[in-house]
Amino acid sequence: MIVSPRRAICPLLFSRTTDFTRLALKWSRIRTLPLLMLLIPFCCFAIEAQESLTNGGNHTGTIGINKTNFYTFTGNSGQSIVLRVGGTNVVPRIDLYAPGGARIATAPPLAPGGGSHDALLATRLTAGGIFTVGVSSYYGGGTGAYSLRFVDTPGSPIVPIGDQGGVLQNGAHNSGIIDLGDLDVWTFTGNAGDNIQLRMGGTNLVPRIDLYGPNGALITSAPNIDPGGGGRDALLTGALSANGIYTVVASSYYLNGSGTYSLTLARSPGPITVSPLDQGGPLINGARHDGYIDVGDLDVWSFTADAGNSIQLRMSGINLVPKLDVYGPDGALIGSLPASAPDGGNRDVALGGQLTES
Ligand SMILES: [Ca+2]
Ligand SMILES: [Ca+2]
Repeated sequence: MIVSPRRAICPLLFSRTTDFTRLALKWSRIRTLPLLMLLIPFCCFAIEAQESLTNGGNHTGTIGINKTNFYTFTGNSGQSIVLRVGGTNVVPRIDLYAPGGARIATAPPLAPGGGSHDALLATRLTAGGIFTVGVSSYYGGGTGAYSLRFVDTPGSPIVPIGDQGGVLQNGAHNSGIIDLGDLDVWTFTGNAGDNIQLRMGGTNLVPRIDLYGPNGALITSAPNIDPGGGGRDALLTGALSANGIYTVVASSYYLNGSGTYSLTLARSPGPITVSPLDQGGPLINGARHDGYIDVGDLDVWSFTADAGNSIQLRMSGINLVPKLDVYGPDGALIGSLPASAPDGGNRDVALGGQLTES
């Protein structure tokens, strides 16, 4: 709830925030001009109280008729921010204002239609200071409850009670729910030269992953092409170029989407966490390791070897096209199979060779 200090100071005089005319008439009748001159500037130029946005937080509110609810946050040049609003029965609009008051961006950029209840605004700040965010109805006269999500990276995002996010452990299986307009913020610590995979599977959601570097820049997003409404699996791979804390924002690829998801980080090199009922960990020479790949799953295994050792790895899938990626002790990708997009009926991949590192 946003409370106007004008109302707090003059509760009897202000039944609406625009009641300045009525106020002036009341005071002119009782002819207390000196006091009026003292109060009017204070009341008129007081700034509306604005709720501060919390990184990772969910800020709920209600849009009144032709009203805008304002929020503020302190940003630095180079930070990336993401704002997303889900409205229960309102078509939400987000306006972002720079510290000087100029409007930087508006979402949605085009008329979304009356059925849209999800607005997304993502940008990288080019100046520092106190920024203002306005949340309103895109269409005149619209009202309703909403939830505003805010991500500010780099930073220290909170995980709201009942929501999901936090630290991603290498190999661990994380599950969550994307509500309408939700952004779940996850982080992990990486080093230059590490190779990572991030994979997100949606049960009834088209998943989206955005990866931000320690300097706040958006590194990449997955999927990077329109996956279609049936897309349920997003994969992001690559080598890290800097040491620090990386931010992963999990959301719905399409506006107005919601549903459950799983998210897994594989990072090499690094210790492996195997979640209960999931698979991974040390491979034993000659042993058979059975596993299960859910939609969006990554199972992370490891083995210790010396330079000059020869290895063979073979993976078969019962009703799955298997994929095998092998990373060296320094995190470099040694090999991937299949090397090119396989036939959908492929059920067997094998990788062998002599190791050059210990
Ligand atoms: Ca969530
Ligand atoms: Ca698994």
